[in-house]
Amino acid sequence: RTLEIWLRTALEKGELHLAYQPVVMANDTRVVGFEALLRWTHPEKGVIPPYKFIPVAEEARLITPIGEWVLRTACMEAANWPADVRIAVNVSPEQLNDPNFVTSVVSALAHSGLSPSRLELEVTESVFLREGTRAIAVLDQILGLGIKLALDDFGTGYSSLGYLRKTQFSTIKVDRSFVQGAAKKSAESLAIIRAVVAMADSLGMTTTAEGAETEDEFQLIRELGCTKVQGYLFGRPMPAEDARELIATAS
Ligand code: G
Ligand code: G
Ligand code: MN
Ligand code: NA
Repeated sequence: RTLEIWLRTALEKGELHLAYQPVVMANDTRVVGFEALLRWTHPEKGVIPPYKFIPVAEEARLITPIGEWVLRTACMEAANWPADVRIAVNVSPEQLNDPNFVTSVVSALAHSGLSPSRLELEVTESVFLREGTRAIAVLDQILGLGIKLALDDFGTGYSSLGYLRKTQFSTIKVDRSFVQGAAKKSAESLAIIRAVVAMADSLGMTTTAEGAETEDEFQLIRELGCTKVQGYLFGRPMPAEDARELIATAS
């Protein structure tokens, strides 16, 4: 409850900011994008981690105004980057239920001047759970704008694969539990990553392996044929200025 009360004013007090984590190509480690990750620094409590406050924001319906701010801020920042660097933004199921969602996305693009093809929205399988048909319709409108979709945390939810026929995802993000499991020689994790990569290939989607922390994990991901990699090995979520510097030095 107290968290909710603080969160209500966090936006206007400027306590929220975005961190940007690089996404690189698995074949040559070129930086091809960043994922925007929300951060909250409370003046007295210090840093409050997303796993604590995002569920609160979702329940209190604060995720809609916060999500709009995230989209606008991320698009404005990405508009400064070279045209071949994309921005990925996480979207909660609650946001897809907001009747103004598509309008707010259009407005974030218009205001920033960012090309729609440079924006990727990340949703989890859970958006298809409740009111699945409505989520599909909203995601169709998003695709119609030329925006890309990524399926986040793949393999950790309630994997029904039916929606993969109905919604055109560009990318499947393989949850880091599989990446780290595979690196620890878990035969199951290895088999699952192989299967996901094969499925993505045949459906015309790319894969992003999450949570690569070591060179061994990265080599394994490469061998397994994942398209892109995200993880501490290539960069932690960082301030906007550091992301710009990384782009400048990497190109
Ligand atoms: O750094 P990490 O702890 O940032 O993020 C934890 C979780 O919080 C991630 O799984 C991510 O999906 C979620 N998250 C981070 N930023 C946002 C955001 O802007 N919007 C939503 N809805 N979720 C976010
Ligand atoms: O939206 P999603 O759940 O995919 O958010 C990515 C989460 O994973 C964020 O919390 C981010 O900080 C975290 N993350 C990114 N790279 C790594 C990594 O290499 N190791 C670990 N442990 N976490 C990571
Ligand atoms: Mn994500
Ligand atoms: Na994820």
